[in-house]
Amino acid sequence: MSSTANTASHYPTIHKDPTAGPFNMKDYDALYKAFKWEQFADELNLPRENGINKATICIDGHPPEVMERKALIWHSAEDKQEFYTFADLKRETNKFANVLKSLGVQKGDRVFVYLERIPEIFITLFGALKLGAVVGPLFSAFGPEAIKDRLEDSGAMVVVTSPELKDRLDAIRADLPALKHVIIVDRKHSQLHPPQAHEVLYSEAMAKASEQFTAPYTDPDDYSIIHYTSGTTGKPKGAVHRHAAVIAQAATSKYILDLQPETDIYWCTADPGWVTGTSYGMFGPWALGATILVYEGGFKAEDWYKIIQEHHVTVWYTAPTAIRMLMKAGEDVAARFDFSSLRHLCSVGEPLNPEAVVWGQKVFGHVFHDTWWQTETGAMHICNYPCLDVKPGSMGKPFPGVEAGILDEEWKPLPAGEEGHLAIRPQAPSIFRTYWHKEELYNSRFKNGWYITGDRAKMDEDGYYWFIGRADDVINTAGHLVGPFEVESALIEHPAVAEAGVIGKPDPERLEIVKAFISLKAGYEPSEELEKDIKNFVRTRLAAHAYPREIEFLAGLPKTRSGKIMRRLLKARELGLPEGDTSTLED
Ligand code: 6R9
Repeated sequence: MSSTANTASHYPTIHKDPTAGPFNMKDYDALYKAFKWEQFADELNLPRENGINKATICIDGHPPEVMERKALIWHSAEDKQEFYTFADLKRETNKFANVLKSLGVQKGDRVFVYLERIPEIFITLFGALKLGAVVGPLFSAFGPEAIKDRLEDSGAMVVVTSPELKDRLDAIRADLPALKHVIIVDRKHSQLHPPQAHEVLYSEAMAKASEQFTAPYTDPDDYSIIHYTSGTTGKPKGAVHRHAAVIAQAATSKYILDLQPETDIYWCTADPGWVTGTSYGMFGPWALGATILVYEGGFKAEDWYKIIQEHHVTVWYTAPTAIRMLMKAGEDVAARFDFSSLRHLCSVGEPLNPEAVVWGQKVFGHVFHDTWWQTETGAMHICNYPCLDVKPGSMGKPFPGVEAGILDEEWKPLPAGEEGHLAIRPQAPSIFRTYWHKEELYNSRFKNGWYITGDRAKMDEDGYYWFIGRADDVINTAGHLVGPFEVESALIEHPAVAEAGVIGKPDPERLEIVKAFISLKAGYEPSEELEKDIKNFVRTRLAAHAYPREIEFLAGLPKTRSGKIMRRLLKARELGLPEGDTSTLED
């Protein structure tokens, strides 16, 4: 690799071998023009004789030698390890599909998984997919309010959970008439109260279940997974993906993550509760037959480094906040570990600072390759490939088969160099099919045949894309999207809170933090204690990652004449920016 000046980010372009990895970038233009998604499905040799079922493709359908390969290496928070081959997973997911069948679950019913990062997440999600159920992962940091929104909206029939998380579900179960069964994964054989009528013990049900199961025919368009994602207004909405999405997830795992299934140990640090944790923590890599490492523990620089060293991780997919935290921990910590196994590093979820790209090269011997995509796109769309010159700070170029554009306010393409709305032609098999029961909202995301991503960006003369920011009020905190409305709704349920306005405040480590402006009800006075209490209230009811880390008490909040809280104004004031048009501001 050598370097030349890169005008766009002041960081020199890092030159790569154009023939490295499975793409030959010398042929990028030709490849881009000729690309067809169906070609990939053929090339990847995915088993498609019984339609396309993600469970069959990812687990059951591998050739015999791959079936004996480790599919999952699980490293627990207590430093214990478990291994599952594809054959093991086939057997376990068959059993779980039979468990669901015996409970009356049918194709299209929603089965949600609300578990810590343990192997049963994989077994139950894939077991449900095999049966044709529509699955939904729930992040284990969610509180009762967040899980209620999702289970209620999707009309979930089954939830798989643990004894530790069950209390949060019990708190809201009365509000969920569609929820018929709760399956409790009693991994630690924790002492449970005698199970209630609707509760099923996983260990008992699995012990009785047959190991034989044949997936019914699955149409490529059948729904597979729902991921709830936050928007500017309203509660989170369920982006629905189809089984055929696995084609795009597998193709990008091969061409962007550069997975070489025979030899790689691949670590995706995203939690399975989020789209990265499923598209690239399960579907793409397993469709290729690659070995996935899952670490149950949380973030700590030493622990993460130890995981890489101990498991000889070769390909690592992580996030900018984590990289910034590793940078903060210092190079002396990194210097104590052996990273020679690492071969390819990628990042997603937030803008990746050029410093972080280059730091990767210094500490691990490899740059971090930024990738851009969304819950809605289901798979990577704009990326840095192993063979593409890296312009630090750029998201890279559209994957062949992806047409991207920068659009003006009338949704017409802008020339290179101009900033506008980042838009995608909805072509990849992974693009979402709807928002669950919100067809109108789904349709509103498309203009002139483009899917409008909600991000602002620009493209340079060489076709590289540069992220500018969100076009809406959605907050990105440490790679997790948080809708201000969700937090505001949780806040006003606190007895002291009269009104709340929530914004993302720039933060050097987490990109943004959630900041709340609050006016109090009569009889309440601002105090440190009250502030703590409000924070804790949101943290336990909504989610540990979405509570306001900063609270400012105001006598009243700026509102439009129609009574809407002006978040834009709160943000401008917070950042000391011009307040813009305030003509709609109430007197
Ligand atoms: C996969 C995932 C999507 C939003 C997206 C954008 C931000 C993701 C990014 C990035 C800058 C990148 N985002 N990747 N911003 N550079 N490489 O994260 O999905 O949770 O739906 O978030 O995250 O704002 O629109 P999701």
